[in-house]
Amino acid sequence: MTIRVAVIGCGGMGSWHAGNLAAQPGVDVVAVADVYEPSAAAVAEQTGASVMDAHAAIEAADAVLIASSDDTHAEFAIAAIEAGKWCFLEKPLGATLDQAQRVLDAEIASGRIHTRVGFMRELDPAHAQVAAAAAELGHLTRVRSVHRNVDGERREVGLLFAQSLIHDIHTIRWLSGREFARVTVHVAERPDGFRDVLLVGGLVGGGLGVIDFEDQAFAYEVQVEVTGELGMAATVPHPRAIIRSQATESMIVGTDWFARFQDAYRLEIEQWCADLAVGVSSGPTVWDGFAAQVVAAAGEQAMLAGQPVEVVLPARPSIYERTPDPIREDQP
Ligand code: ISE
Repeated sequence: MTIRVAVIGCGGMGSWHAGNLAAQPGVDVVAVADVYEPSAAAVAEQTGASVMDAHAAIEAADAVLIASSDDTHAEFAIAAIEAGKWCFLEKPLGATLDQAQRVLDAEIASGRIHTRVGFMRELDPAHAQVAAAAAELGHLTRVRSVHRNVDGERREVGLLFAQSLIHDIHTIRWLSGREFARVTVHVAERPDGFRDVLLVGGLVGGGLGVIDFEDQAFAYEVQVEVTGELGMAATVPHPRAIIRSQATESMIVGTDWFARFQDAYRLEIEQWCADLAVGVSSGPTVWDGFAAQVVAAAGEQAMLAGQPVEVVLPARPSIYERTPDPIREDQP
């Protein structure tokens, strides 16, 4: 059986996912949509899909990948969920917490998990090794994520939390198996307008989640480190060639997340398609997207208030209950 997939949003991320989708057996990219017609046309040519309006694309497919602008995520995700389609949704769930809540409500009302959220670091081989090692480290005391982001835009500061730190928040929740209880944030503006953000979270059940984030214009890098009572595990800089020239040894770091996480992006699409073939949805859920967005919003509030902010999260809805995996066993 061939699964018909629609791609909504054909910019950088959408076209990258479309390339990975087109390489999957048993998958046919049948429809693409983008408010900017030339982007949709380019992906249509690459995949053999037809260009359509987003809602017609949802209608035409069995499964929908949403990588459009953040303020349209909720509208398209809710339409896909309500139409009973499988969904792959890029983070964040919506441009606001209210929109994120509506996506969560729609999926709960549907009674089953339709949606995988694009927190691709879970599929990054180095992060996965850290996750496996974390299970052997005893009670975890600290998870630290370092995120050096290249961004030319000098985004409005709230967007740093909703678009960038949200990945680190998810990583900390995933690796620790704990929720954030409260957050403290420091932000420093650089002379060139870029910002450094330090977020320290107290986790429910103990331990710290630390995010060391910067926007700048020179190199993209993500690292993670988990410390437990029995030891620690950390990623090393992504393996690349060492170059020797003019009496100097150097290594290319790169400036974008596509190169750093290319394996993770490919693997998450492979996993999504394997899931579609057997009619399940695994990996990061809408609940994960929502919980991370609540922490991101608390982070923004903590920054504005200049003091710690409690993270108020409702109980995990029953459709998102799952058997605890080894690294989550010490969760209270
Ligand atoms: C971007 O949207 C991403 O998803 C990247 O993974 C992240 O590193 C970057 O900070 C975001 O802006």
